[in-house]
Amino acid sequence: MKLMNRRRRFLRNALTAAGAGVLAGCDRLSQTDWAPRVLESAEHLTHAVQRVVAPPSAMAREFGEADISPVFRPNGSTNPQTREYRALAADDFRGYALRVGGLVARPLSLSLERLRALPSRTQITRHDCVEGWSVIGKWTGVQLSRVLDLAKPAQRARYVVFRCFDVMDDGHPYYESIGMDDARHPQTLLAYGLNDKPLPTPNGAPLRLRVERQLGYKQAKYLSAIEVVDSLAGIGDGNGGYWEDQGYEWYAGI
Ligand SMILES: Nc1nc2c(c(=O)[nH]1)N[C@H]1C(S)=C(S)[C@@H](COP(=O)(O)O)O[C@H]1N2
Ligand SMILES: [Mo]
Repeated sequence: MKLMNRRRRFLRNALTAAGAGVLAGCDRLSQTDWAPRVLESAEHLTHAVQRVVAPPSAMAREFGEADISPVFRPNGSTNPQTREYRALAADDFRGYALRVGGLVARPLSLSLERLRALPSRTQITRHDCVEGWSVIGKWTGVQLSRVLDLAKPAQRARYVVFRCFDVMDDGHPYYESIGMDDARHPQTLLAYGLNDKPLPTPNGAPLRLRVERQLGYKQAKYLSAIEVVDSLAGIGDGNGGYWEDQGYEWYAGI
């Protein structure tokens, strides 16, 4: 998979260089309009290859208590400042509710109490950031598949989009998305606990995603809502996530 990533990066750099040359004098818009469409086909091919190597049902490795990192290093947003988030945090998230909507038969609004009352799963896994560091943590939460079962996605549902409370430096909110295979995977959690304690603020309180066979940036923190959709077009810049909109791969398999 490492090789694939390098090949893709090479391809992207080559395309960017080609774009700069061929489109010299054109505005940047036409460049960005052209490049993603070419890259998209390479991206889909890689996802397909990845699915053959590791089928959708493959489990991520789970570790033992002794492997847990002393500190789960926080990254990206660590203390959202939006008014809505500050107000919820100030009241210890008593007023928090995860909204579940989009292409579902039963839209939901789930308090933390309700989420904690659903059957839970605990798993000790390794988190790999694209920057090149890893930490091992123990997550407790509800399987996303259980929440989807309650909401009843439509037949044509293809993705689950995760909306977050934090706004990044460029003014865009953080968001993420995964496909239905990963959404239904047994290790995919809406996590409210880290290392036997409530999820700390730097790590995404009160609720975050764990999708264990993908890189760190897919693990959306500070969840405000999840949305079931049949297309990622029209959400953010249409690439399925905040970092994806900056050029990172949508399927960040490890
Ligand atoms: N909402 C939100 N989720 C996010 C981020 C962020 O900035 N905002 N950063 C991502 C990145 S790059 C990583 S590596 C992990 C970091 O999770 P941690 O802070 O618990 O280590 O969260 C991911 N999820
Ligand atoms: Mo990351």
